[in-house]
Amino acid sequence: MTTNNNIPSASYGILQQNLCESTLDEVAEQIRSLGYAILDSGYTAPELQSISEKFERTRERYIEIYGEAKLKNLNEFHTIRSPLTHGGDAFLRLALNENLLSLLKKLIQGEFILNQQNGVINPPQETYNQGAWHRDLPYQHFVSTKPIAINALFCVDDFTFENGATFVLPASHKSEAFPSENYVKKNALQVEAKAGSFIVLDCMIFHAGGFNKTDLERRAVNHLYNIPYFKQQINIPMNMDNVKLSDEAKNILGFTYAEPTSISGYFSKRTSKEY
Ligand SMILES: O=C(O)CCC(=O)C(=O)O
Repeated sequence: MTTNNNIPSASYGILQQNLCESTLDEVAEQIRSLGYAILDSGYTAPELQSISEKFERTRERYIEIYGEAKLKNLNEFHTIRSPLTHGGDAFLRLALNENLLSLLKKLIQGEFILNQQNGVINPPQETYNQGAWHRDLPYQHFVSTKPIAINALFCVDDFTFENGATFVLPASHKSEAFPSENYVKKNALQVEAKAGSFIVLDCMIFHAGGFNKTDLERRAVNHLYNIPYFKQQINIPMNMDNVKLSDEAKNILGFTYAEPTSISGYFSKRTSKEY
């Protein structure tokens, strides 16, 4: 028996099969298996336009504060660190996007926190700091049976082959070492995605931004979420007001995970006898 694109639908000798009941389940299944998938954020066109404008305004202020020369000197000119702590609610809402959180709950067992949020600019006709193969837990060479961290790259602009859409090495989150040069050439795949999509990666998949051959910047906002055992890149609770945040938001942003500064502090955080 075949389907209309000739993929066999019959099978034999199979005792176990994954079950998918929703699109979200399918996205989660692909991330577990291949290490990457695309998720729609659900934003409307006016919301996307507003995010795009806020990205630009936040970037201008950021460059004013830290200075172009200094940022260039640090190879930081194409990144906006932690925009949710200084760029307004749009970035906070992005980090707490409902579709994304529902997916993360399927992928990471138990609690997770936001480790970092970064604006990423892939400049036209120029190399940039994310255009090199890496894992989002860099310098790590182990494999994990379940995701311990997930990367969600929000596409502010369309990601196309021409403007350097992200390259991935499918399933490389399942191997310890970075593959050989020819393997990379044969198996790297570029992920095109529409503005408003998240490219969601198992953080251990090797990936890199592509070269932007167009005349326009290609912008994104990257997020890394992890089990709450890794420290944040920049301490988010210390740079944000928690007054208007829901309990769930406080958990995800790390407000409830600051390490106690003393044994008494540890005891006062304990709410039950469970470990
Ligand atoms: O710009 C891209 O396509 C990749 C971004 C990236 O690799 C990162 O932020 O970790």
